Amino acid sequence: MNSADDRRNVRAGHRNGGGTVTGFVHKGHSPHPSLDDSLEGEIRAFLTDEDQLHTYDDLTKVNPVTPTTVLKCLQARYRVKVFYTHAGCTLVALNPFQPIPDLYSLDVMKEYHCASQPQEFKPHIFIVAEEAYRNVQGQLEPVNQSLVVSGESGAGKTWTSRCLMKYYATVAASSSVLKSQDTVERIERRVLDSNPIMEAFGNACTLRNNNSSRFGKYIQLQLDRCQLLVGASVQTYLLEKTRVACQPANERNFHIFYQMMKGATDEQRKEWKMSHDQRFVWLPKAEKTIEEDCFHDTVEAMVHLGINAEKQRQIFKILAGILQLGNVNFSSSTDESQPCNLQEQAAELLCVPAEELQLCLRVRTLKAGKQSVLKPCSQAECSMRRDCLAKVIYAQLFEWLVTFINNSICADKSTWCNFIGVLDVYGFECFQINNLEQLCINYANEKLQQHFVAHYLRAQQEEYVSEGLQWSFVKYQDNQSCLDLIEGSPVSVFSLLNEESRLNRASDAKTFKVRLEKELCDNVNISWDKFSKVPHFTVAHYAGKVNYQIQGMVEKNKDPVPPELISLLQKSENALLHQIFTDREAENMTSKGLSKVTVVSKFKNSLESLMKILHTTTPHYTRCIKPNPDCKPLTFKKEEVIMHFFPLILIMGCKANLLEDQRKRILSQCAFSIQCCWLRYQRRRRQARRQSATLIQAVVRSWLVRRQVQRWNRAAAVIQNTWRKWRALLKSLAEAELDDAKDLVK
Ligand code: AD9
Ligand code: MG
Repeated sequence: MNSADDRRNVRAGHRNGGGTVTGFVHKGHSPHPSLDDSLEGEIRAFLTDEDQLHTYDDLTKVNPVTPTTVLKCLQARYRVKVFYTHAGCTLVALNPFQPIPDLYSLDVMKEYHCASQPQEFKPHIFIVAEEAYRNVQGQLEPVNQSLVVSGESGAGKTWTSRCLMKYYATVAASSSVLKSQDTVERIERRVLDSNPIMEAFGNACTLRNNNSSRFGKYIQLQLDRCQLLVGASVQTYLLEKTRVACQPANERNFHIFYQMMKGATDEQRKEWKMSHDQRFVWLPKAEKTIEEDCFHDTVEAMVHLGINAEKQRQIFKILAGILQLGNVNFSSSTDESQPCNLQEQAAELLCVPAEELQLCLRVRTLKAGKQSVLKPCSQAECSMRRDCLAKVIYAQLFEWLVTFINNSICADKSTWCNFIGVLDVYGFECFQINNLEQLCINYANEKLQQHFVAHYLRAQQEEYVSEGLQWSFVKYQDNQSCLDLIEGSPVSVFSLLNEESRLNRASDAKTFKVRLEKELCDNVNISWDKFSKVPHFTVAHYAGKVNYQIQGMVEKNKDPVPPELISLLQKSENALLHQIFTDREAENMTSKGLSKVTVVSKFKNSLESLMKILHTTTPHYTRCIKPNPDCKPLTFKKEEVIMHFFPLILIMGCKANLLEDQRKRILSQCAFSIQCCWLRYQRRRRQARRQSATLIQAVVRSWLVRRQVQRWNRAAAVIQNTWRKWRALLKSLAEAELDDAKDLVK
């Protein structure tokens, strides 16, 4: 291997030892790798052809695959408004941040659906959708499919998921149903209507995205034997319920509250105790005012899904009660026996006794054996109990809605035989202050990344096999060590967090920190800044390092709900509130069930079942990219793209390395073959020479033999002649003798 090759392999982080590519090392923390000198020439050659850059439909065909070349190519395509590009078996979707006319129209859907080879069309999300749809049929038996949409916040995951759902609701709709005007009954309509409801209750305006999903979602679209959409089921993950009571600076609460504020009729306002100019502490105003005008759409979707007027009334009253609860303040001087006006209003909306609400918020019940002791709460504790009440109500209401939606759209098991799953989960998060939510979100992303890498490399290798290319397995250093750090056993961040949560110590943050430092000190993926004022630990994720604040993490993991609050809600005269807190699951939320279900255990379990489903399906990956941080239409900022695209480029680089290795292999094989041919030629020549010599010898020999034979023949003839002569002589002699004898006798 020459020095240029050596340098190239060092850059890519792999060694080529004895022809086997090993140890592709991913150092995820330098998002701006410098280009290798040896590649510059090649890249320059590639980049000079600027006019043609946008024509590359597949980024792995860009040669060589480097951050610079890939970025240039994406930018060129974005400039000419081409937003989809293949990257091997993955589709890259750039967010245009403005509606693109006719990109997702019915005609375009039909075009991709009816094409005999949709892959030959321009890259589009419909290619992925159609491929999955065709795969479902399977050649031997049906194969379930999963469409995994990933990307950072605001990249377009939810938009893409909606496009996919619309596609299936169109192409998999039975024709008879399509002709029908009955929109209420149509299952396709109901499946699509689940989106506005879940987005109203689970999305919020954040700094990164005006319509940011604050929960993860996996929707399974159920298909019957004829491949028609007959139902769907939704699984949700980790709703960010803290947002109800605490919104980060310049961010907002869930959309539904703003929709109610803007869309309510006068009658509803009266019922919800919500005047036009009412101020709610938990509804911070932000400059952006999107998603507020959709109240009627949300209500309409609720009607389609079968949520009747009475249930809607109950839902909105609960939400109004939460808002009123947010306005309740506590001061140390307040007389406990006098419920304030705001508290009364909240109690009225939640249909619970005002005095009991007052007591629950201000007084803690301590159990000492069989006896109960009442202890007044401090001002901070009161606020915590109020926030806790709001969070638990909202989270349970969301769960109830998801269950209702599932009951409304899920088909009977006997009617469907396979499914296409669409996964839309929150992307990797790294804020200035990160806590348990970010740890869970980033853990989910690590899991998906591992699945993605394994799938990507497997797909490439299958491609090589199908093309008859020889290759060596790439041993990609995956993120298993990071996953072990977070969730592994016997000791990991999650296991220590759970132990601390169960022990329920007063100084849990301190002991948690000490245990992390002591028990995980050997792990290379975790580090600490010993001099930092705020105790935290740093995890080296595949997409970069993230600092997690230790303070409050154990408490968040316990997610305790005082049993008094649950008892209070169970007494509610709001039938829905009463129902959602008398279910068996509600038992788990109280302190009694604490030791069993912590936040991370619950999240880990739900993620594990998701991964199990993903492993049994054929995955299709779509990586959404946010081309600028300000969500500006048609603006491409290279720094932004590279940051979020880098992990993918690394994998693609891995493929490129594979190809490079492949090329070298072929070249060396060619060289070897030429050498072999030369040797064979020489051997043949020698053989030929030898053969010809033998031949000549043989010819000569045969000539000699012939000559000999001729000689022999001649000799034989002579002998024969001689013999004949001799016989004739003998005969004559004998005759002469006979005559002589006769004469004598005579
Ligand atoms: V988050 O992780 O939930 O915060 P997402 O889901 O990745 O995020 P989302 O789909 O909500 O992002 O997209 C953000 C915004 O980009 C949307 O509200 C649209 O205004 C815009 N968008 C995304 N994709 C497209 C598209 N293909 N065409 C036009 C788009 N606009
Ligand atoms: Mg989203």
